[in-house]
Amino acid sequence: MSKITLPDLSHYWVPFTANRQFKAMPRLFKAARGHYFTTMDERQVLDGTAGLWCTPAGHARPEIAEAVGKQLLTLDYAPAFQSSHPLAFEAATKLAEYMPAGLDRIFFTGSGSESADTALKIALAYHRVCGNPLRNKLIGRERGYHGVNFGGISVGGIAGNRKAFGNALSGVDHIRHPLDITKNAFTKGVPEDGGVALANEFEARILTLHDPSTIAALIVEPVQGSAGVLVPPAGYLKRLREICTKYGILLIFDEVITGFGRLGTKFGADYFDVSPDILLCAKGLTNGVVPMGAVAVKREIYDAFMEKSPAGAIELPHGYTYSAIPIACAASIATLDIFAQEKLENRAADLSAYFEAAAHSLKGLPMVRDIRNIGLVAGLEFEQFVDKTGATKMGAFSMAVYLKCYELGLHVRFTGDIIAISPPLTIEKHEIDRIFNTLADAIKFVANQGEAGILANNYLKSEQNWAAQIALEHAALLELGHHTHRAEESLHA
Ligand code: PXG
Repeated sequence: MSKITLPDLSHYWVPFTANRQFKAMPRLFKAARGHYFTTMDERQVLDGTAGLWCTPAGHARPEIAEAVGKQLLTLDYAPAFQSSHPLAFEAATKLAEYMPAGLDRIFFTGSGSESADTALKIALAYHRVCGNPLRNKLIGRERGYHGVNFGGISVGGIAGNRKAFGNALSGVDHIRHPLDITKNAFTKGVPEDGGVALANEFEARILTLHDPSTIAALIVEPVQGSAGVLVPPAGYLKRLREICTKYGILLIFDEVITGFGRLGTKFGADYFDVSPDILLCAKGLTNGVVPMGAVAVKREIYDAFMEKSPAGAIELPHGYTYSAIPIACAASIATLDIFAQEKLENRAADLSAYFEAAAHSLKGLPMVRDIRNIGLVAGLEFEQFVDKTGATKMGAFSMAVYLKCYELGLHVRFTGDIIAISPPLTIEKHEIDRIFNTLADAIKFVANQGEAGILANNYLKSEQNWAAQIALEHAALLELGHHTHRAEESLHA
């Protein structure tokens, strides 16, 4: 094999990644097309996760590339405040048409995190503009993920994403997450029981601990993605809607993952037939290729700002330099056109039974504690690995399975003891087979190794060799720098 030329790995701080471990075995993709990445050593890796859940239409779609390229050379940037450009309005119109009925006023952002914070701010400002400034508490959910900005981590419910960053927002509470493995392990699709009772806990909590008239909004993901594919029981989201309506609380759906066909419908709101007041999205909006998020609000909310703000005032003092930048608008219009032509949400719905059967075929493999699925997403939860000394190694088994899959040519996503699968919606049946067959092989391989199975450096030997090589080159460069530096010192002496 010819020599692999890796970039200098020292400067880039890789997000949400164990950098020291990663840089000892760097997994770099140099190209992507359709459903496959190309690695540095020319291996093809099947994309079992649609990037980070963000490329529903598959990689390198020429329609999107051409639209973005053309836009860059036509209008690369227009100031986003106090002026705009036609594509921003066109993109908003197209997205409004794709949204569930009534959610047709659109605010653009640069990401899911910005969309989550924007949605929370709109909720607070809405109550204020309507004369209810004391309605200012926000409710999120355990194991919820709403991005990484301060608003999002405040209403979010993943301890690991919160604890390093101080106190975040005050006036926030959380409801319970809906997963109950003791009752619902290996449920196919939506669990049948317990939904209404669980949602009623929300009402009990706000009545017992808060005055409901102080609650501005409840934010939930229709299906919790990041924290491990938590599918809500039947009736749960509808009941949350009823409670919100009863007390004048805005219901916000964070559809960054569930949007754009993932569940086999356009949005989770469509799947569960529940209409939120505010719906936020990102990722699939541009098929992942240009950062963009959006917050859709009910027309009444937008109208309240327009009617009740003083004449000439900025109704919402909020926005980003990159709100609706031309290339993001071009990418989103091209993506929505692909969705309209290829009906990708219907394709996901048609494939979902096949996908479900393939996912649940892993039941009975060693360490597999639960399998959850809906649409074209599945989560596998493993037992916690316990080593010889009796210590539990959270996430170690799933990481080893992920690394083994990567060796075998499949990209999956692991968080904690969970592996999530969320392929592009354009996936073929034989590729679905390949995903779950490879996963089965990887699980068996790791489990058969016993204690050694969870040691990361048992995997990806070639990547480890590259990292060693680059470390040596880097040390040599530093040494060279030292000499030059010393020479300069003697020059100055
Ligand atoms: N809300 C939800 C529901 C999300 O899943 C965000 C907000 C934030 O989006 P940005 O664009 O700021 O990253 C997300 C992002 C994973 C994974 O594999 C999930 C996300 C991002 C990266 C990885 O679980 N979700």
